[in-house]
Amino acid sequence: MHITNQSLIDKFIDFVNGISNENRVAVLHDSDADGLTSTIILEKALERMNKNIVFTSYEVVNKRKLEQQLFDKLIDNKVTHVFVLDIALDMDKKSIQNLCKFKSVIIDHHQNGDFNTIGILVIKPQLFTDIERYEKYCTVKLVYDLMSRLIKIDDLEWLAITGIVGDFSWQIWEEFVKKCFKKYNLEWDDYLYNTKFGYLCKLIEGANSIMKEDCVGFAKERIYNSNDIEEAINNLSRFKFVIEKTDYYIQNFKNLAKSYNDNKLWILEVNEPLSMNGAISTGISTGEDFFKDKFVLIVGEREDGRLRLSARCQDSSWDCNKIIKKCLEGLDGNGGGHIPAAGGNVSKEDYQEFKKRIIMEVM
Ligand SMILES: [Mn+2]
Repeated sequence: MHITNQSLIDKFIDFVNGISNENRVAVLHDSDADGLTSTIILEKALERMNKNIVFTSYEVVNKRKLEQQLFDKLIDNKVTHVFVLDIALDMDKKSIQNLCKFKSVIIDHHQNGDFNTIGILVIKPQLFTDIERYEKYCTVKLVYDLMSRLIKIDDLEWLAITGIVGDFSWQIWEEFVKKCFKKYNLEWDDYLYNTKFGYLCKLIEGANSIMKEDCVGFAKERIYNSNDIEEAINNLSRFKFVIEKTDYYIQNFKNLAKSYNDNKLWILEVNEPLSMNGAISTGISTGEDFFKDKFVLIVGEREDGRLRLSARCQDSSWDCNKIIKKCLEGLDGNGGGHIPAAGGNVSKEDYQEFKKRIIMEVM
């Protein structure tokens, strides 16, 4: 991988250096492993540079928009600078307009949005490197690489690796990851999801699956106050039970899910008070080889009564992003993501129609 646009990096460096001690920084971020670890690294790095972080939130996760309510909170907190991590707010016109009212930077590895982002700094791998699979240059690695240019943060490597493992991006960062395994004297496994880093990712997913209280906030706080991977795992042990439950669905997937069209499509409808969609679909599509070229769809209920959709096809035989978008067209629902992984939601009323379309589409 080569840097093809150094000026974008320079702009980011100037952006951070331009934050004065009186300025007030906000971080809006995703709640998954990549989102949380990138936020913690950014916060720690900025604190080491004596910058003033006054507000962090993962409220943007559900709608992937910067809505009025959150905008008002930024104003109330007299925020001057906004960092958006691992959420492609450049896909939404109103969010761009809201971000333009502050000094804002989006650091993200999703596809480019369709709107003009003049006024905001957008850092995506495809905008400053020649990397082919830009989605593998996950947010935590972007933040780690960028902030490393400004301040010493190599003690936070373990957080970067956790995010990389969480986004299944370790193949292209093997050198970086292996160096860290050596440093911490950890046992190597080619399937890094089975290592301690993977375990921490599963605990973070566990925190995300509990809908009633702010478990993500709790998890973030606990990881922030951990000095290494072991400590972080111990600090998050209350989410272990979710991993056990998720494992049950993964291990019994073939019996619990329904298959269609010569096994090309697998749909699992989960009826639990926990939201385990992402964890199950990731476990299935990256575990057994059998499912690598299959379209796996997990359907679960959300807190607001709508249905949560998680689609996976790890070897990209099916374009999850396209299929989910296409099948939701005109229905009360929305979704999208990457080719191998996409998510979304649909109303209960429209679910049967959506399901019919998926069965017609994945054949
Ligand atoms: Mn990510």
